[in-house]
Amino acid sequence: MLKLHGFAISNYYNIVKHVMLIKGIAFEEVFAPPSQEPEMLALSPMGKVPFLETESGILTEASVILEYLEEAYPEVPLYPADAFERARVKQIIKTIELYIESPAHDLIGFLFGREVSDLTKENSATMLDRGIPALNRLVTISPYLFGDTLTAADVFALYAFKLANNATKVTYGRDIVAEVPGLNGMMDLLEAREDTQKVLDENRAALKMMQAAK
Ligand SMILES: N[C@@H](CCC(=O)N[C@@H](CS)C(=O)NCC(=O)O)C(=O)O
Repeated sequence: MLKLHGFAISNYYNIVKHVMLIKGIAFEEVFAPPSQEPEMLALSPMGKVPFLETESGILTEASVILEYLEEAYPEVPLYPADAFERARVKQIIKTIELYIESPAHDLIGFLFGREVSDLTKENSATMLDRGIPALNRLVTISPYLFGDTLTAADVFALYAFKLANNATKVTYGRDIVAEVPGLNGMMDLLEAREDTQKVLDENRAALKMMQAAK
């Protein structure tokens, strides 16, 4: 059986977990916090989570894992069948990951009681000022990012923006979800699903445990 390693605090972990739930893939969750210990690096080359243990070996990088899952378990599709449209969904995911989630992720030190430098704040704002309009040029959300069908891009966007928006609200008082027309509605639509509630409940429980352990 597939084993998903990581922890429920991680937005990237939750993206993969949610996709597996939607696709009805059987999997086991294995608790693994990120680490730079040699044992971890032997499994996940950057020491990051999530990583997926398959019968053929281990995969890292959430978007790569999503594409693997789509090819290995195509029964409940989360990417379009047409090659060009499929690439467009991947383009949306990549744009969110590189130019929105990643710069916002650099701001989340506050979650762990760490200071974020002014330079990081400036650099992240500069990238977000390009990334958000780029996403708006790529999508017309109605009701999903890629039209009337739920795709992996919606699942990716939900967890990427939840964390990113928390970070930009705390850092700049800036609501980046409101800067993408239709995104709030898509997130509400997704949050009404049982599988989303399961992932979010487990995320909240993990955050509570982390805060209690401080
Ligand atoms: N590009 C990676 C990002 C994964 C990632 O950043 N995971 C975080 C937890 S949300 C992590 O492991 N951070 C530890 C670190 O950066 O060393 C992916 O798509 O899976």
